[in-house]
Amino acid sequence: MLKRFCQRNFLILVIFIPVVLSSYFSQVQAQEKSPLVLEPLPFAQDALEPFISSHTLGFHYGKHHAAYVDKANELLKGNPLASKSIEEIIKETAGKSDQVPLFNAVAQSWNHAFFWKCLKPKSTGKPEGKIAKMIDDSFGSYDKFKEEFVKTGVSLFGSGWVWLVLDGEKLQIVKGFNAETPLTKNQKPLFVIDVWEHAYYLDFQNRRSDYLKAILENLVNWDFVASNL
Ligand code: MN3
Repeated sequence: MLKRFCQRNFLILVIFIPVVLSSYFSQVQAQEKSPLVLEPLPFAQDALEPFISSHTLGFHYGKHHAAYVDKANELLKGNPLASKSIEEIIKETAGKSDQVPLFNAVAQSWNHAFFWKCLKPKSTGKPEGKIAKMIDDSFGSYDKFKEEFVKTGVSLFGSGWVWLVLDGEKLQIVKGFNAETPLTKNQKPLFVIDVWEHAYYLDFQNRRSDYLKAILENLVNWDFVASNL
């Protein structure tokens, strides 16, 4: 009798304990889940060749972008901002002198994730539909837009980003130094090219204008750009 009682309870424990433990650990895991995730690239690492090499992308995505995401998650540990969205964290830390490292890490994480979506292998090269008309209206023609985009990128001294943004009803090409992002300026980002040297130096060395032209002529995901309108 006692033996059967013990056997039954032992069985209950054997089944019960792992269930309790696994639900406890999954809760702990959920609580400790990193606020930022390094999303996979939307194309294969060698898909942008010959314009952006697999070697460049391996470093740019796998080292630089990944490091910003890791840094942001490290700085968000135990930080009340961790429960907010990445866009909210960017807006709340922008321009605050005591939040510079966190702003840099979250804004760079967001900018890079956005940049990858702006690219695609074998682009048709030219926008179509509404965005094409807006570019013509704002810059005169698509070629003039390209010219101004390259000029803006080349004239950016140091590290940063060149953005196509919607500012009110108007399209504008704007520079962003270091980790700057239009999200903090009430401008809607439509398209961006990273002009930090790590983005092009292995493939183009100091020829930043050739890098910008190569992207504009061969790698722009215009469907994504149009979807941001
Ligand atoms: Mn970069």
